[in-house]
Parts: sequence; C-alpha cells; structure tokens
Amino acid sequence: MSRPHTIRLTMAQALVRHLAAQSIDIDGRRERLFEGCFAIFGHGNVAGMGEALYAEREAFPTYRAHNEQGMTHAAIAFAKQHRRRRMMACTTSIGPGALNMVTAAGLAHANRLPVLLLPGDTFATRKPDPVLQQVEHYGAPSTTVNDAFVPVSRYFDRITRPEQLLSSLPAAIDTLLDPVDCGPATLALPQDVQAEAYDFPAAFFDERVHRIRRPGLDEAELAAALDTLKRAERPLLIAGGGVLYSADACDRLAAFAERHGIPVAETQAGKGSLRADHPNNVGAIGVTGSTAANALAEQADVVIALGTRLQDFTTGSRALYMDHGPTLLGINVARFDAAKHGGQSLVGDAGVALEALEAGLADWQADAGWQDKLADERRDWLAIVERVTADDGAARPADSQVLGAVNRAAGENGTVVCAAGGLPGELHKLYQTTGPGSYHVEYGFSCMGYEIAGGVGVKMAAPERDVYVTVGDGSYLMLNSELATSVMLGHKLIVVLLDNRGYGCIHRLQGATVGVEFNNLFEGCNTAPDGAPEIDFAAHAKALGCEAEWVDGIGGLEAALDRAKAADKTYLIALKTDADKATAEGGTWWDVPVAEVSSREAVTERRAGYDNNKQRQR
Ligand SMILES: Cc1ncc(C[n+]2csc(CCOP(=O)(O)OP(=O)(O)O)c2C)c(N)n1
Ligand SMILES: [Mg+2]
Repeated sequence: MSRPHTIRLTMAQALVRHLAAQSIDIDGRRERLFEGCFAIFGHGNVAGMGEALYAEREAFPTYRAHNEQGMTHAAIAFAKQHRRRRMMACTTSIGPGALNMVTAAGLAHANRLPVLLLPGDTFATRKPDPVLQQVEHYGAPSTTVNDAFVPVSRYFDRITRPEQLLSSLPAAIDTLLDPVDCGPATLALPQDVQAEAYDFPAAFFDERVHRIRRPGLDEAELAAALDTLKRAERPLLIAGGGVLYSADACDRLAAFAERHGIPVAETQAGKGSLRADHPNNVGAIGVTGSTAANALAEQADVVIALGTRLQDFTTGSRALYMDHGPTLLGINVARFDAAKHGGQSLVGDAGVALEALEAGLADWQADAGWQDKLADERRDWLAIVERVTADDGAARPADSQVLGAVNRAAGENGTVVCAAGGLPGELHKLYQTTGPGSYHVEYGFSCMGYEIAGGVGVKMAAPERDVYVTVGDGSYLMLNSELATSVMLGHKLIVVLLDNRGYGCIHRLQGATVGVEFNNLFEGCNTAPDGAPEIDFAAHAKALGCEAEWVDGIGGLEAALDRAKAADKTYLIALKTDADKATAEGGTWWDVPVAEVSSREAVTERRAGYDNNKQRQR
C-alpha cells in the first residue's frame, strides 16, 4: 500500500508532529530528542498549539507550569543536565506570556544551551488588530513584542505561512544540535497561522535520527599547538563547559592530565568534568577560584583554555594570569572562543583535540618541580576547604558551612543546583564534585530564580539522582512557584534555603565598592516603621504543597537533610545564615568600577584601590 504524498495538517499540528519524530543517537542508544513541551496557554496558543499538543500528548508530552520564565528555566536545566543531547520546547501565549520567556532565552544564550521557544504571536492577517495584549508600533506594524527575542536567540523566525515550517523548523533544530551555534531557537507563531492548514509532505514526519557533530582539527593548528605544549614547562589547563559537552572529553581529560602531569582548574560550567578527588584537580579558577588554581595560574607559562568562553570570572577580569604573559592556547569548537584574548587557536571538539594532543605529545611531561607544586597547592587548598566547610557551632552559619553539610549529604548520587547570590561563588570554590552530573550551577547568566525551576528540569533529566537545590532568600522570593510544579509532577527536590535577610552578596560587594549599607539587606532598606519583613519560608513552601521546616545551625540542618532524603516529595529546609561571612581564602580581583568622584572618603579610597588593580589588567 503506497502512502499518501501529503498530509493535511495545521501549522501547529505539523510542528508538533515533526518534533515528536526527532530522535538522537547517544553513545549508540536511540532516544527521543525532545522530552516534550512546557506550556502555559492563553488566547495566543490554546486553540492552535493546544489542539496540536493534545493530539500528540503520548509521543510528545505537555507539562503545565506556573511562570513562563520558570518553565523555560526547567527546560534549559533539562538540556544542561543531559549535556545538550536531549532538550525540550516551551510554548507561551502572546504579549506578557511571551515576554516572560525572554529572560530565560538570555540565560540559554549566555550558557550556550539548547531550548526551542515557541511564543504565540499576533495575527499575521492583522484583521482583528489590535488584539488583547498586542502592543502597537505606529510606524512599524510588523514589529511585535517577539522581536525582543532576536538579541537573545541563536535562531529566530516568525512563521507567517504554514509551509515556512518546512525549511525553518529543521534549521531551528540544527541550531539546537550544533556544538558551535548551540543556544535558544525561537519560532514566533502568529495565532491565526497556528490554526491554518496545509498539505505537508508526508516525509516531513518520518523519524529522523540525529547525532551531534564533533568537528575535527586543522593539521597546521594542531602542529602549532603541539609545538607550544612540548616547549611548556609549567602548563595549566582550564576546563570549561565544552569539556562536559564533548562526548568523551571528561575521560580523556583525566588520562591526559595524569599522563602529562598537568594541573586542571575548572570554570563554573566546567566544574565536575574531573572529579574533585582526582589528584590533578586544583579546583576552581578565577574570581571564585581556589588558592591552588590561582597560584598556579600566576606562574604558568602555557594556559590551555579548553572549552571555555573565558568569562571575566575565569580570567579575573583579565588580570589573573594575563599580566605575566603566558601563552594562551584556546582549544574550542568555536573559533570565536578559541581566538579570545589574542590566544593561539586550536579549533575543534574538546575530546577530539585531547586525543590528537595525547598522540602527538608522547612522553612529554610538565616539569617535575611544577608537578610537585601541583600536589602541594592542592593539599593546602583541600585543608582550607576542610576548615571553612566544618561546623563551628555558630547560630548563624556561613554559606560555606551550609554547603559542607549539603556536600556530605549529597554523596555520590547527589546533584547540587544553584545560579545566583553568594552561593555560586562558594560552591565553585568549595564543592567537592563526584564527576559529570553532580554539579549544576548556571553562572553564564547567574539568573536569580533559576534554582528551583532549574531543579525541576534537572530531576526530569536525572530522576535517579537526588537533587539538592541551594537557594538564597532573595532568589527564592523572586521565583519559587515551580515548587508547586515539582509537587504536581512528582519531581522531588531537596531545597536548602539560606535566609540572610536579603541580597547578601551584593551587600558585600557594596561594602567593597561604595562603603555603605543601602537597599540590599532588609535592615538597610526603606521600610515602614517596624516593617522589615519576617518571612516564614517553611510555611510558604508548605502552602505550595511541599514538606518544609526551619532548622537552627548546621546540626539542625544535618538532621533535617536525613528527613528530607527519606521524604517522598519536595522538602524545603530553611535556616538563618550570616550575610557578612564569605570565604576569604582564594579568589582574585573582579572589575566592578568604583565612582571616580564622590564626596565620601570611603569611596575615594576604594577608587584608589580600583585604579591599582586596573593596572594589572591586560
Ligand atoms: C534576575 C536577577 N536580578 C538581579 C541580579 C543581581 N543579583 C545577583 S545576586 C543578588 C542577590 C541574591 O540574593 P540571595 O538570593 O538572597 O542570595 P545572597 O546574595 O544573599 O547569597 C542580586 C540582586 C541577578 N543575578 N539576577
Ligand atoms: Mg540572601
């Protein structure tokens, strides 16, 4: 029986069916590329996309959430936890629903993470304009709020005719899968076009099995890189997110570092690529780095930047290792990143590059003295970690002590999740990972409100893991509603909420740059008399359907973590912490400009210090 050449479907039906037909080959296993779709409906998508998603609800499940930004955080976290090999779509209504998703698009863009965004859009025909929630541009009628996605999308199109899907949807999917271009792909869907029918070619709905491309190396660049490395005496390798996103790079990195005696430092996105207990792991690099990694960086003669964007936290705002002029060897799948800061480029996949370097370097090793320094610095740093994460009985513990307790509870099978506030820096410095999948910190955008929603996506991606969301009171108050989603979907999270009465890390940054307490902690804010909030976070989480409790100090936290592990639904533990404490050891300068003119001496003094640091910047 021959099949029909075409199938008559609406644009939305064709879109969903095509997505449901996409698979991916992961290490020889075939899996569905898209887990499904998060959706919050409104008039801009309930009729068109809603009908299409309902029809495919088995092969392409729909998940309801509570905030468009939150659901998109969850979708992005799902892809990050899957190391970009599986992903999700998100659909919104028009206007406010669509715009709520823009911040999350920025997050996916900065972190180079795949997510398919499907915001509803106003009528292509413009017949009933202006519709509810439509903004009007007097001089530009084709501009809609969805144009706000352009600067935060890797691919953007507006589907004004159903047949445009035939070219645009595969192009969007290619973007999501491309190791270089990877980021959010946005297809804005006018609400009338969603419901419009077209005779689509039947082949458009055939199963398609994708593989993630692993670009190879240029021979001349490889030879030059080998030449540089063979002459190196004091190499330091910085592992970025690109190591985790390359199929075999984590294993290759461990072998490479051991064989050649190279210290490995990690960025936020790369943390976990090498287990913390690996003898070559010298910890975090940069502004939130270990004493070990930063000391080695200051003396390295070759810095190998492997799969990193070299964000300012990694380079100490370009004052950490750049000033003494080591050779920077950028190994990256994207030439844009490989060539940063005047480095020597080796463009290609991280795992492919390590394999080729390994073959070419043969028995070359870093200097024996340098390898001794690696071991000494690492040992000294681990002693500091031990000390600052230990309980000292304080009523209001430091973030580091809370993270120590979480780290001990998480064991081999835990994944810690975070994004903004003082916690990411402490996690980067102190958290002892157990390899890929154990550390999930979004620090490309450092978006408050990622934590809980992101935790939902992590648990969806890795249901076998215990997911520990660590979140500040500020971030919690900004976006907590996906706690209810976690209960609704049965995706259990253990949430540890650190209540230091406000924006603690910005309060400390303000102290270092402005020298006053102003508008960060509740105590330094405009409030009505006796109006400083007393927020009962445990009662709040319970109201959303979670189990929750307040605890005192680290002893209380440890006992509660045991109860949380045994619980069968999302469990929030709140405790009071100290906003003024942060780990002093490690770290390096971060460029945050201090006012050049001020009537206050505190500021002029800080400006002098700032000008000094600027001198080191390259
Ligand atoms: C959406 C968003 N808005 C503002 C910021 C700037 N910011 C970074 S951390 C922070 C305070 C976070 O407070 P909290 O979550 O309580 O963590 P703490 O600093 O107290 O550890 C702010 C306002 C941000 N990162 N994200
Ligand atoms: Mg706080």
